[in-house]
Amino acid sequence: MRTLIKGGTVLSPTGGVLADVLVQDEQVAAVTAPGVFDTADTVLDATGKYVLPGGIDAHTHMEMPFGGTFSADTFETGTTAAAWGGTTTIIDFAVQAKGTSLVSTLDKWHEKADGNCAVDYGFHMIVSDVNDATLKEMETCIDSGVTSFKMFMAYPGVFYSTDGEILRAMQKARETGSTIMMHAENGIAIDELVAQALASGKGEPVQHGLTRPSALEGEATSRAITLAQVTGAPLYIVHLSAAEALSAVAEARDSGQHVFAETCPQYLYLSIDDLAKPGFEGAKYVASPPLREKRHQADLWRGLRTNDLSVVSTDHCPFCFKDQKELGRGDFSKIPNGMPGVEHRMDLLHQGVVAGEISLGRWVEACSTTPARMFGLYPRKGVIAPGSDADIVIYDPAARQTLSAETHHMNVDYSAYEGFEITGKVETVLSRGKVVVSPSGFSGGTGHGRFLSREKCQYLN
Ligand code: DUC
Ligand code: ZN
Ligand code: ZN
Ligand code: ZN
Repeated sequence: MRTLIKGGTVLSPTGGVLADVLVQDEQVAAVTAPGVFDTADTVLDATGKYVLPGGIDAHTHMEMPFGGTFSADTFETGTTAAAWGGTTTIIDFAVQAKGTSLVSTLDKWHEKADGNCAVDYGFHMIVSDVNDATLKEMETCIDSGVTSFKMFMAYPGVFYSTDGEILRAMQKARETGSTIMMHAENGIAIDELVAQALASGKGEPVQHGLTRPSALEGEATSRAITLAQVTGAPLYIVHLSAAEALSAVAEARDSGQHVFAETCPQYLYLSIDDLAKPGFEGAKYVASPPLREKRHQADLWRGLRTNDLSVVSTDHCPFCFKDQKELGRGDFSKIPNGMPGVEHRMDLLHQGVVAGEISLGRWVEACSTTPARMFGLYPRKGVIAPGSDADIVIYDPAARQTLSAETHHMNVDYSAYEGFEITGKVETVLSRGKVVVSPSGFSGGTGHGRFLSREKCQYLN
């Protein structure tokens, strides 16, 4: 089966060239000057459109247990929504509960995902119980293609690890060449501020932001960097939201340390003003780290340009407003932490291109090529080149659309971006050569998506 994508501008981190792409079965067979081939079983006309490698969202949470409930997207609904938005790979998090093993956790997540995904997927492992057995099991995870481990400096009593535990896991990461991903917020200090706010009768959603000041993200980020320096482990800071944290990352990178960071669209486009919306509306925007004051946004865009922020992921972790966010009415600390976004990452970052904040090449790099290399998927993913999986998006840069819960495909009853006017739209999506989204709708299937066994980070010399 041969598919020819003709007449488009093929994008990579270095920009765009007019070229045709020939797909044979599941892989890219050739990228040629326009017109070299003119027949195939299927010919897709991409004239006036961008042809880019499918997006890789390296940070999602489908069916994730949190605060007595589960994130609302299943692997089926979440990966289908991802496909609609031009994301053809997700890397989700298996979550170790305290007292359980990493291997049984991984088995459990395979049970949730296998046979249910519309696009390809991999896993990171959340380590919340550091002990000799867990550290040994990190090796088994790596052998099974799970080469990155997330830890938390927040949520004492739940996911939290002490500095000593983090140090031990980092030593193991250093020994095995795996990556520690860090949720860097000082949870001990935050819990105190939360208790004080609640004790003085302040229970509304905006308190979520006010009790998690950006300085406590900066402090935790610096501490994680120091622990990584002492152990020699590579470090990836997840969902970086604060200028203080970005400065710490930039300084470490300038000194030559293997420190990387991602940010998320919500920190580029939304702010604490959303959390402060009247009534309980702000609950829609409760995620951790919290939405910040607008002043942080210019720094984050600069970080994306300078590569101190190398990846944009969504931290997609949706909870319905009606029946889930409601758990925290009157007590913001019980609002499940997370926002929907997996469907909108490519579109939202394209707005950064339209506004001149980032280049076209940088859009592709931060949303596809770098996550592929960061998490050991390159060149199978993240590039349109002979031999790569034919995960390809045809994107119409001139189309207009308005984001809304009425039209999105995520299994959640609100949009954090309701009414956002977007320039550009995904037209067609191929996942391993199969057209899964086209102007006539969704033609993929759950079960099409395969588990991706990943190599180690490809930036470590
Ligand atoms: N961190 C995440 O990365 N996702 C959901 C909640 C959290 O704190
Ligand atoms: Zn986190
Ligand atoms: Zn997350
Ligand atoms: Zn619901």
